[in-house]
Amino acid sequence: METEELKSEPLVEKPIAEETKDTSQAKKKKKKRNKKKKPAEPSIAQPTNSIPNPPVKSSQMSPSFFNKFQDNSHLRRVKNWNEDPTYKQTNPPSVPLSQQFAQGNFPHGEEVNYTSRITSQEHRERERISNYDYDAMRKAAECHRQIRRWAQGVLKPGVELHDFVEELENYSRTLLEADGIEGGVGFPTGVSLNFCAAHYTPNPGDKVYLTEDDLCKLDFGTHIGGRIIDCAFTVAFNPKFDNLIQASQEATNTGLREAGIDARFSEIGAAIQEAMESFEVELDGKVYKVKSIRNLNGHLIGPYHIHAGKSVPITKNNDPGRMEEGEVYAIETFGSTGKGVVHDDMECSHHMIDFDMFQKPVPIRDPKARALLKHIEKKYGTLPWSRRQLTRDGEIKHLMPLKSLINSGIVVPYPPLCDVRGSFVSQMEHTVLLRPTCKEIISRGDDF
Ligand SMILES: [Co+2]
Repeated sequence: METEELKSEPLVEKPIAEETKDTSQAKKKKKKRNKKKKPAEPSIAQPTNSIPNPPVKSSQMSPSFFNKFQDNSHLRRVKNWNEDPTYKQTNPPSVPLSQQFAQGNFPHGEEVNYTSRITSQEHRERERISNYDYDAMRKAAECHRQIRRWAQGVLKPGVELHDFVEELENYSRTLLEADGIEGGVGFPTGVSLNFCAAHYTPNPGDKVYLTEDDLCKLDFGTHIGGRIIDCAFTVAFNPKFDNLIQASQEATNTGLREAGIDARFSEIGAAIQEAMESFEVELDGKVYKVKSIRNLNGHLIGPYHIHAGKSVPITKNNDPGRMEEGEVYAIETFGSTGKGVVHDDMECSHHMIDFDMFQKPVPIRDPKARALLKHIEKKYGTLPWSRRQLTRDGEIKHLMPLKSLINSGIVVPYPPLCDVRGSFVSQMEHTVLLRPTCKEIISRGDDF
């Protein structure tokens, strides 16, 4: 089709510009001649701006794409990516999702039938009405998968975390072709280390290097029009952490299994805790029973609202609530060798405008604080953001005005959440959609 041809053009512009100058026959010959010189896999797109690019047929595309089997065995308990001939992303990521899926047919997540519901015509009808939102989430989820696939390839001991998260967030903006409230980064990229469970991202000027014996939770978000994908996994190189990582993986998968329309939070929490605490881990000669952190939980996600009220507990509880049709949940669990309780610790990076105060008239006297608030409202709305993102926006001297916005109550700080020092915390998280006809674990990938 005409539109398809047009749209797929920029997609391949850079990767194979050189080859497309030849006719297909000449190309074959040239390929043979140059076989020895050429690298086996031109996986990285080289900028070749000066060369004009004639239209390219889709059959010629594949060599540049990062579609081969990806071995993740340098990471503990992260599975490999299978070979996928239809995959149209480069390494590092550079192709916007809209060019990979010109028809808007983004891949679905893992679809699981409900055990206690027979799907009716009425359910299918209701589903069609919501398809617009589902597709936005599927696009953000595919973006998440492609970016974490890249991340898994580059994460090794010695990686500097500030630059790593900056690069990662840039890929969200590139792949979703937006930066701010329309789409892109859903929330600051968490790289919480060891005893820190969540909400750590480097502040401007921080220089932190990943080491061989770190346990890092890579928790990052993507969004389209406020439809947020919240998905995380644990990065480790030392096999001593295997059981601790497996504990939160099985606990989260238990939570995903228990989730459903009318599922009770009390039952989900109890099942998660049981799965988590069936594990123990031996670290440097000492055996720890893995604890499910009792004051952390999964959460309902609403439009531009990462924690939209309802919580999904990860320990035994008396919550009388239930999940409902159409809701979107982040199911996340945290396993710890510490006390199994987190508290605020270390310098704060994550912030968010109080959802109920957004665009309400709040008297702010300091003109610098007023200007900063205006910027935050426009760029992030009620999405979370970090001090690093403000610096990137050119708001270099934001510290004092930010303090006054916090004091006025309109901006809420979310400091890192940590268990006791010396302990280790693992995490896994997926976003699940309770569609009328089935539940869709929308962020599921080959990796976890
Ligand atoms: Co979350």
